[in-house]
Amino acid sequence: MHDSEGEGMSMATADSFMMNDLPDIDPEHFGHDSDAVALTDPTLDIDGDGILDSVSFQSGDAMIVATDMDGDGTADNVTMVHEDGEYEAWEFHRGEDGQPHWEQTDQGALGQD
Ligand SMILES: [Ca+2]
Ligand SMILES: [Ca+2]
Repeated sequence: MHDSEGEGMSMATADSFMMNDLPDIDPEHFGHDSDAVALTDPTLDIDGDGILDSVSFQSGDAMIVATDMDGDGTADNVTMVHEDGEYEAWEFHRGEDGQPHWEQTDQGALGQD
C-alpha cells in the first residue's frame, strides 16, 4: 500500500482513524521547551512527493498535524488547530548544545476577519 494516490491530503484521515503510534503532543502544554516529538508512523504525504511524512490526529480539543520533513523520525513542524479556531504552528530546532526547542512560526484564529 505504498503507492497510494497523492490526492485527498486535506481530510484524508477524518473517518479512517487507526491506532498508530501517534506523536506524544499535549496541545495544552506544548511550547518552546517541549521535547522532540517522535514521528515513527506517518500516514499522510503533505508535500506530495510520494513519501509519507505526516500524521494528523485529535488530542484534547485540538486537531494536530505533525510533519517530519527530513525523515529522521522526529517531527520538524507541528500545527495545532483548537476547536475554537485558534491555531498555532511550531518549528523544531536543535541548538548548538543539542537541546531541542520549538519556535512558534505562526498563530491566529480561523474563521475570523
Ligand atoms: Ca512527502
Ligand atoms: Ca525530522
